[in-house]
Amino acid sequence: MKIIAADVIVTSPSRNFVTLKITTDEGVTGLGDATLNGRELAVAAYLTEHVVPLLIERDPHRIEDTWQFLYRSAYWRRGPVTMAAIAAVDMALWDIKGKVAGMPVYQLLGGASRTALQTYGHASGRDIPELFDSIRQHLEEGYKSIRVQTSVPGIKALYGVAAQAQATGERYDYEPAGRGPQPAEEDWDTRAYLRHVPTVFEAVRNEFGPEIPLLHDGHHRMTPIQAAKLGKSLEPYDLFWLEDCTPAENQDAFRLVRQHTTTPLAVGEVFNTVFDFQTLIREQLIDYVRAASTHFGGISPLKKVMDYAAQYQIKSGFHGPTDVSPVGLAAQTHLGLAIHNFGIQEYMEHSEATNTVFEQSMTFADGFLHPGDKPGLGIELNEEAAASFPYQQAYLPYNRLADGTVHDW
Ligand code: KDG
Ligand code: MG
Repeated sequence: MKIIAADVIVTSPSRNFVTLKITTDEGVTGLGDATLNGRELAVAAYLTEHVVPLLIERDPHRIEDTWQFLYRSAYWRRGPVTMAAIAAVDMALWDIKGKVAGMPVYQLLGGASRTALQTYGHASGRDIPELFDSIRQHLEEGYKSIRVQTSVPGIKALYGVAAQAQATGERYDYEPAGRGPQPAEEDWDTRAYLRHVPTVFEAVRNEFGPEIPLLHDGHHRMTPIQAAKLGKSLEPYDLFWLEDCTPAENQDAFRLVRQHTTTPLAVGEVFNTVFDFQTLIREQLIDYVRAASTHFGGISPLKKVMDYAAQYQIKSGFHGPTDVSPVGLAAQTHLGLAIHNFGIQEYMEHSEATNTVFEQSMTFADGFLHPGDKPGLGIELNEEAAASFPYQQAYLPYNRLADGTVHDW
């Protein structure tokens, strides 16, 4: 079998997605997700200009060899653009292998280690009553674990709070930045945030009791010592995890955080390779691997990092916001079903428009996700529908402090 074509499809049903479709001489096709939120066209160009020509005539069954070839032959390694492009190829080849074998991808990865994947949903609110409504709604829909984000008095606009969506009756902010030629500017005040967050978790525990696993995303906004302080102040509320408490380009930062708190830590949604996790895993500085198959080079390297993490009792918590397309989500759902050290899967339902473009066998019921049993990844691209949602420029927002300094967001 040979690859005879590879097409890059950019579509924007509620938000932008970049999809690679590989076609073989036997008519089998495979899909891969190459979406890099806010920088979509860079990956589309990397694929079209540099990767697609290298795929033609290759044997689609040689997944590992193709991955190593694309990673090593470029000489210039790593980075989100390169790794999202390689990820799309890797996923599409697993999709093809599954279709040829007549098996869902999780069977090729060792078979199911569980019946379905426990998920967590995103509850948020501009104030406590709005947050409680959002938590109740998620519980009614079957979610068993809940991420909690709220506005903070003194901060005007805070990413991760679906304020825009709630104002218009939508579920989530599918395009957090709004669409346009410039990123939206938001504000940030760490001291106000550190004062407020424990009071929110106290209120949530008082209202909903001690059992629900609660999560929180710090979105890289704190210094290590501020992160340590937050982890410590949240200990009475027994979090499932505190995510991205500090930027992790410097992995040593997590040593400091870890020395001060027993709140479990999750990190890695912006990581691209196993090297970003090397110290964090070896020194057991984290509890959950947050990488997404899409930004980490695909299913193959994500399985390897999870095998490495297993030696240290570190589990998965793969990144699953709506900017990971249904193809990327399906890829990591197959992997999550197969690996022993699965932890939890982030799940924000995609919009109706997105689901029209990406027809899926994945199911979500009673808080659990399953990739379905169709051969391959279980996603079909409705190309006609995709064409009716042309790309629209969109940026993620960013933060400035009161004195105008750009801050991590
Ligand atoms: O594109 C950026 C989003 O994927 C990210 O901000 C979402 O932090 C996020 C999360 O935990 O889902
Ligand atoms: Mg996050």
